[in-house]
Amino acid sequence: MVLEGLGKSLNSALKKLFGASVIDAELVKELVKDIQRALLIADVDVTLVKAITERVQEKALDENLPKRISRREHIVKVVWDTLAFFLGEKAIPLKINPGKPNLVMMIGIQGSGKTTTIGKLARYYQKRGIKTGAICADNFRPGAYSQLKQLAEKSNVPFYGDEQEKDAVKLAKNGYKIMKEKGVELILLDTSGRHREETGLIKEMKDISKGVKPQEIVLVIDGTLGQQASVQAGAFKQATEIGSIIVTKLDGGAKGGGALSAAAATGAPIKFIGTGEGMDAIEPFNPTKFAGRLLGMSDIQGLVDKVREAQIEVDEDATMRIMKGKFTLTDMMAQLKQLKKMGPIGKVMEMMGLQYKLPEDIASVQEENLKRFEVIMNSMTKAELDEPKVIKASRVKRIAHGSGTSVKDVRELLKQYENMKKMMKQMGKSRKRGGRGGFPNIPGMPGM
Ligand SMILES: Nc1nc2c(ncn2[C@@H]2O[C@H](COP(=O)(O)OP(=O)(O)O)[C@@H](O)[C@H]2O)c(=O)[nH]1
Ligand SMILES: [Mg+2]
Repeated sequence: MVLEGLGKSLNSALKKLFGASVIDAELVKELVKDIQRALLIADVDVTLVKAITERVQEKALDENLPKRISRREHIVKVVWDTLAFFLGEKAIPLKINPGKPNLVMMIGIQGSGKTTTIGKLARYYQKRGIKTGAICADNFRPGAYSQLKQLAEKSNVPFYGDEQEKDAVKLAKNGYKIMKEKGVELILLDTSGRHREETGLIKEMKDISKGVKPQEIVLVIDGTLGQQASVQAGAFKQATEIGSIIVTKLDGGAKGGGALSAAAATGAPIKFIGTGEGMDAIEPFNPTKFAGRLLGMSDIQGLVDKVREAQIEVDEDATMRIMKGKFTLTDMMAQLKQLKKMGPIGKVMEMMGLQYKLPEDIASVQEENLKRFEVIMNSMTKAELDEPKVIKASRVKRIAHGSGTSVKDVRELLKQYENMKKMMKQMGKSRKRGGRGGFPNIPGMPGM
């Protein structure tokens, strides 16, 4: 996964939040510290880290919670929104007018990934039904011509280049003309970026840009630069109208968080990210989704909706009792019913970014089993319901007879109970250990 290190540490920060029994200022402070640490390790600029964490701190304990949103949901949402906000918030696609020649010019210093990115974009758009072509206006780097030519051929898109021509502006103009004649809709223009320092590069870029008037200028930035990306992006932005940014190599170094946030800070939207050397390793950048992925959650709204849909109500008494270690058959029935209401529980866990696996036999309790369990329980005495241990073999037989079920059915119910009780005990323990690794607190699930 992209930015795996950052994702892991943010996710574990949130897991603490899910596992804790009380959410107070102390816990939020700890969460904010964890987030701070994670961002700094990802090379996010200190001032930015401060701004992010202040925002989380400020909003996490906000008294005015929207109705029926739990504090946990609220905090996760605040963290999520804040990260997304600093990544640019909105997903802005590349503007392409179909049927017209749209010229997109790639700029950026040598080695940032321009040529590779053009190869990727050509394939990406070609696959989506947009006629794409590539022009090599890099007359400096010896291998540049054949590098792009090969990439274009691999993806079966038209290519223009001329190894003999040394004038980059001419190359761009000629290429544009030819692509237009071929009816290419997305023309990707590769430039040399030969200069390590920006001044010379910017001059060439301005000349080409004046010569062919690209629809969009895309700055390609090496994601392994971390917050250093800010210097580069700033210089380009000042010199010319960059329309958007592509950050590459996010599969690599641990500094991607810094590069992304620095790029976003320029105000130019990040439109794609490069995630590998392969030609398919490119993704459109969506700040909100990306932030969610970093937190290990694909869909917070999905989770909130799910819980709400189930209209689960908290039974405070039961919660207290179960937390004290008292767990009756009646409690189990209530739990199973709630689990059923929530739908496939595994899905919910997944949405919360938790790899928790519910024991197979509990997760798979079917509607009919629930009904049978209820019938069996109707044949039990209150003492038996409260403390199933007292049920001896002779009673099992009689309960089965009285409820019109079999001994096997009654035993299955009792086994289910034992399993669930064991699970409750484990959760209680992990809660006492500081709440790590326990069950997430799903509203309305006593003791969970
Ligand atoms: N791991 C990784 N490598 C990349 C990515 N994009 C480009 N590269 C590599 O970076 C190097 C420079 O890329 P190139 O496209 O030639 O850069 P240019 O000088 O800006 O045209 C090449 O070895 C590419 O394979 C990426 O997203 N991930
Ligand atoms: Mg190149």
